[in-house]
Amino acid sequence: MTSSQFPFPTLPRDFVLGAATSAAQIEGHAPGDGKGPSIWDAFCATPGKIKDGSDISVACDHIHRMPQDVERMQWLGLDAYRFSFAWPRVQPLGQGAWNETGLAFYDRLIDTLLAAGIAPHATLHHWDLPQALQDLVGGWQSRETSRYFADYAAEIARRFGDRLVTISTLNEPWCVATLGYEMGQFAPGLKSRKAAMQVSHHLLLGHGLAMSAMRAIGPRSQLGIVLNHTPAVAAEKTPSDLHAARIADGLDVRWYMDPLFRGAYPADAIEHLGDDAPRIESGDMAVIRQPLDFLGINLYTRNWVSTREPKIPAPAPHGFNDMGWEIVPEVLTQHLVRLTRDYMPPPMIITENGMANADVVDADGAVEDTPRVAYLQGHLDAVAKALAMGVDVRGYFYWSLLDNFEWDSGYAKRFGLFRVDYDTQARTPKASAHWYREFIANHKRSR
Ligand code: PNW
Repeated sequence: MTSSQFPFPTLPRDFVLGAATSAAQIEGHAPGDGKGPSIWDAFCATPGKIKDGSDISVACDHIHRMPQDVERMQWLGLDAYRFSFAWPRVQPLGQGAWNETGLAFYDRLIDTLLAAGIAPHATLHHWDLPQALQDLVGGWQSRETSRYFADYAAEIARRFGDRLVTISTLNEPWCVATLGYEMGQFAPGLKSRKAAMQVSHHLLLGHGLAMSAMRAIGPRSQLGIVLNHTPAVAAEKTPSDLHAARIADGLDVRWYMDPLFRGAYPADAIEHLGDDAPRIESGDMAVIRQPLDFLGINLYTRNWVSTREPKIPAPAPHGFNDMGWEIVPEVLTQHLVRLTRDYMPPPMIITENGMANADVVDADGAVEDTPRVAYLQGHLDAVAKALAMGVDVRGYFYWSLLDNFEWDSGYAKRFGLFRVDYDTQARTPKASAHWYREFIANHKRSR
């Protein structure tokens, strides 16, 4: 893959280039490791929930292959790696006793990264809630879970806050609430908008309580949250499309940004929700709105909103990825500019961006994924453009380092820079990995 075909964008000297994963998607279980079950173990065991019928008991077997996976990161030249702690690995019941075997794994991971010159960035909750909390109090439907989450956050800050560069409380609360409790597509698989909106509030409350608990420990780590944004765009400038896009924005972007930065849920979304709006106790909004050291943004695509029947299809000049998501790099620039204009956020980090692709393996074993190279190049260029417009964005993490368990899609969708053969657990760098490696090396030379 040549740099003449996909020229390297120019980014500031200290701009951080990384890759991301999450615990449930790559780790797998090890016999006797003391890990408690998560809601995703239970969800996988429910027939019909995972499209290919798979589960997460082995995944990428990262739990046994961590040192070699860190070597792959080193080969790429990554400045940083974003991973998540599996809460039930650290605290099997989500409250009470800590699992020292599980904590020791993350201790080794962090030290291995540091020895390799790779900055560790951690997320506390990337969806694998301890099943015990689901059984005991209904998971995020209960405020109890927000309090348990803060205890867990404090313990991580106490143990690892001297070595982690950033700690994010939650990954994508929108996905947890809406896909998990309203659409039934993700664990725990409920289908109630009312439940989902209450969950969204408890997630934000849990974030706020965790921030306070971690600040009290005084970790060296920068503290923040990761939100996924799918900017809504009206297909036609009709009142109907514009209204629908506005509501979609209110329930996705502003639903989380407004409480964090303005201390209130957006009025239009509250009105739209009617009886489904969450119950809020006095003091909650102040807990949620507190200073962040950084804001993590995950952006993959946009939400093309058409209310006409039949719908106006998205124009998609760059096509769609293997998830059916429209590829629109310029949305990343536009959205970063909009967040800066509307919220004056702290420094931002692109904590995820990437694409699923039906990768082609050549006869000689090489993995051709030219669409992914184009995606990477296009989105890094979009970041460079946002920087030129005055946006404060400090880093970019490609999703994902490895092909992995893509939630309800199982192992059928591949986002990795490395291809994983799930029979042998062999990892092969794809053309995109070679391009990213050359890009990073080139970027480092310019430092
Ligand atoms: C993110 N949507 O999930 C997650 O953080 C990752 O764990 C996941 O593997 C990756 O993106 C790719 O899917 C999302 O429907 C899932 O808008 C769904 C949506 C967005 C993000």
